Amino acid sequence: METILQEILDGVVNGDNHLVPEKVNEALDKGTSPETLLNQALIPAMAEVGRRFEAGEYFVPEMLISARAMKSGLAILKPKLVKQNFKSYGKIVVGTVKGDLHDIGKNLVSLMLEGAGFEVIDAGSDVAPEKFVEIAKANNADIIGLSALLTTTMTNMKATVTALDQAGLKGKIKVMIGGAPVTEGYATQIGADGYAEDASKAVALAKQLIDRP
Ligand code: B1M
Repeated sequence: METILQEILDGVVNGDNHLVPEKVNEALDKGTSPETLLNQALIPAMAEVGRRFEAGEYFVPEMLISARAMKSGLAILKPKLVKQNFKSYGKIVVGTVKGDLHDIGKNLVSLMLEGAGFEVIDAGSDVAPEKFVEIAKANNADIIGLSALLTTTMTNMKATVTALDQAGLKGKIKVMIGGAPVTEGYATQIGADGYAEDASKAVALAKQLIDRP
């Protein structure tokens, strides 16, 4: 791997909030694409942080510090990934489900959707099922996008589909889901309209759900 990508990856893993933005800017100046920085440094770094957490080498504070460094890098890439595109494909409410504070994947998905021309309403993290429905209704949204990173919180995706059904909006407002523990099979099981594995697949799915190429 190119040295600078490795330096950024290590910077995120070590939670170095000064080095990461500095090296991301340097790499961009040298012509490295934002996509390369995202896919070959920032995202793999968080996977390594997860591995260390699982191995008992990292604890919550280290994960938080790494997340902060990842976000600093992502903030620099955001304007480059989101080419201001004012034609709106449709409106999508994106949030992390109740009980879940992980928001990096959700933010990345939102950013890619915006870049593709969707109007994204960020519901935040730890969002209750009824809150998703309320925000979607208030904004006349086409889709609700749910993110979950914990096996203990993914069940709140089902609760959100149920809340939408109880509000008489199931089918009218589509539901798409994603996040590390989530699968296509789970989407089918809970009656969601689709599952996307990553941020770029989320864009393709959102377009498909609102029936636009
Ligand atoms: Co936590 N955490 N965490 N964590 N954390 C995981 C998820 C874990 C897998 C780590 C591990 O054990 N290996 C594990 C979950 C185990 C499980 O349930 N299966 C875990 C745990 C256990 C916990 C706590 C319970 C720890 C504790 O307190 N003992 C706790 C829970 C807190 C809570 O939410 N209530 C906790 C806390 C935290 C921090 C707050 C410290 C921090 C989050 C900071 C933040 O987000 N602001 C954190 C972090 C950073 C992680 C890891 C290391 C990294 C997550 C991340 O940002 N990945 C994570 C390990 C891992 O994922 N390998 C871990 C990068 C991001 C770009 O990927 O979010 O997967 P991801 O998003 C992807 C796809 O999943 C997909 O597209 C994205 C881009 O490609 N996607 C969608 C996501 N949402 C989508 C929605 C879509 C479509 C696609 O449509 C709408």
